[in-house]
Amino acid sequence: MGFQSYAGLAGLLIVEDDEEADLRLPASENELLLILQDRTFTASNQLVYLSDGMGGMGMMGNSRLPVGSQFNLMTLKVTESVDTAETLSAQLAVKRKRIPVTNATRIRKFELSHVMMRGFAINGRQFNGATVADDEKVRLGDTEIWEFRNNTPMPHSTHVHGLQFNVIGRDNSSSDRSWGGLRQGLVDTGWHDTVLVLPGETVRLAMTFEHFDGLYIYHCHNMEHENSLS
Ligand SMILES: [Cu+2]
Repeated sequence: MGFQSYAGLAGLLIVEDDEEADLRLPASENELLLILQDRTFTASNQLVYLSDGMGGMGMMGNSRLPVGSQFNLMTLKVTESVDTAETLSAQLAVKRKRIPVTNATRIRKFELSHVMMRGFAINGRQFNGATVADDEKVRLGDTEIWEFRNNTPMPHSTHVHGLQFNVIGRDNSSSDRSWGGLRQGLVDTGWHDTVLVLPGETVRLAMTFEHFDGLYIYHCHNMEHENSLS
């Protein structure tokens, strides 16, 4: 886990498959991948990696780029115009319906908390193999609202396996204003399988349990938190 994070600067793992190929998106030299990270390096250009995941979060007080700061990233110069008959795949234009919720939709609450010396927990529990608590059992076919409240000083990228969800609410009235810059970059519309929950925030997700009858995993996708916060 630590090596994977370190060697890849905790960045993206690039996966190409037939499904992506079918979309006929720009590929190879026409595809620009851009990863923005706030990382600290030593004088000899070595990544400062702290396995508790705090190294890149500006928590150590030595971050070069305070949360919310603005900077020039790059300049793109278009020097040539090219006629092309290529069109975007029609699949990209398909609008999926949003998951319908009502006042009667069940709300399931999850609190992200810190456990002294042992990392983080969801509803006071840490990952324990295939063990499922009674309040984690859902019925196939049901639509539910999952409410994640972040009671820790770190953002958690909260991920639910086996389905995609809609973000239907974000209450940040008790979240520190210093997270405002990051918040401005969040896109809550559309379909997600991961949602960033900022410190002090409560985020509501609508999801339907369909297509799969068995064990679902839900956890924080920050790699260093995965072993405990699942
Ligand atoms: Cu986390």
